[in-house]
Amino acid sequence: YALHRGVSSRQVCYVVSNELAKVSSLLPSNRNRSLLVHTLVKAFGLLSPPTNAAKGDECAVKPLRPAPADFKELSAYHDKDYLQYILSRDVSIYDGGPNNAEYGLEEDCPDFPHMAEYIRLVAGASLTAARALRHGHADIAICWDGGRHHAQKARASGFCYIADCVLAILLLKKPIPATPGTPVIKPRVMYLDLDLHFSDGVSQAFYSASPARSATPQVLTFSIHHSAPGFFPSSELSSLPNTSSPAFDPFTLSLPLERGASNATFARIWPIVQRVKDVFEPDFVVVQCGADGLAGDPYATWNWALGGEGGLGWYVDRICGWGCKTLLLGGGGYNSPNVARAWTYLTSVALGRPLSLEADIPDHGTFPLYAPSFTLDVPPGHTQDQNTEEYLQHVENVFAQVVESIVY
Ligand code: TV7
Ligand code: ZN
Repeated sequence: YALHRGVSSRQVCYVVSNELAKVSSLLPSNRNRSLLVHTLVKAFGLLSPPTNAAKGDECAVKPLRPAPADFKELSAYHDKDYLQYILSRDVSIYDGGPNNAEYGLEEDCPDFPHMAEYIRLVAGASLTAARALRHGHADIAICWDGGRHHAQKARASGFCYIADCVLAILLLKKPIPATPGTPVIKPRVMYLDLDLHFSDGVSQAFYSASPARSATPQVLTFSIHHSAPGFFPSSELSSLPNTSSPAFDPFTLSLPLERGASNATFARIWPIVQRVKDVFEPDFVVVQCGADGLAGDPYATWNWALGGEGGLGWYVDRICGWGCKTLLLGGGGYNSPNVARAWTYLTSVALGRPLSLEADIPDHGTFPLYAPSFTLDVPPGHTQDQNTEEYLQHVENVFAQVVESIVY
């Protein structure tokens, strides 16, 4: 790979600002989580202090301040009336505006103070990260406040108000203009979603089973998620691909797992992920690193660990090892200290200098929240993995057919 740089010389950018952490911490589903994450990343010294940036450059990620997205940037995907509504709600008044329900602003997605600022900044954060990749300023860009994979064109859904993943993918797939000696490049973007929940918003945005669709789509989406009757979100696109169905799109892939999915299951399906990447040959990889599948999450559905073979850390290490320009996004995760542990560890993995999972949480303001272990690890729990060898063999067979359909 021409794009590949040695692990030691990876340029890693990390999107953060006080304003971003502040407004992101107002998100009703994840109050204070953003502050906890950025605070732990800093406590482990992963962000170079601005005073001796040059000295610390090689062993720290480069902080990037997000620019709030403007209306035009948000309109690259969202409907104008939806944007006008959500950006103009005066949220100091909790009145449930007249059109709240129409735009999904109820139940899972209530409007909240500073919602408009939140929307502009979170979208702007993922776009800032994507731009750093596109312009070659970073090999890996990290935006833990992003990953809002349920938001739709004209509707908030599943704790997600703005489709930052879609906006980032649309930016990354823009043609790279020709220069003397090099033709126009139409980059290929692989979106890989590791959240417990299916990435319905992102998958839907790029799905097409139309015979008229381009033979060479630039975007492939791949969601690994929990699936069970009634489990959010319900979508036709969330089931195992059926290559003989007219609705089958080889560039919109889903791998549903059963309860208790553990490192063993994730290690078992890794070759599928690897194979899809190998046949698609992406220039950019966007990873939604939702941490709600980890053991200890209140969803208590999967039993994924942060460390070990097949763990979330192992996945991200391997993905970063592909040598593609990579965007790491956040997502779900409702045990906030564990999410801070996970994303701090993933930040160090992206750098190519993984922290020890046995490391003690440094003494800092939010230290007491890391009781009782006070270490970085998110170990597996005791739930039984219900993904049988029989099921996983079936998944393997299905994907063997699927990859045959990804042809250029
Ligand atoms: C990251 N699960 C987002 C995942 C979105 C999941 C849901 C809740 C929930 C909402 C609450 C609440 C909750 C204890 C949990 C069908 C419903 C059932 C609302 C009460 N407690 C991500 C979204 C999911 C809201 N939604 O992928 C207010 O759990 O199952 C549903 C939908 C209708 C609405 N009701 C729940 O991880 C981007 N919601 C307490 C108060
Ligand atoms: Zn989730």
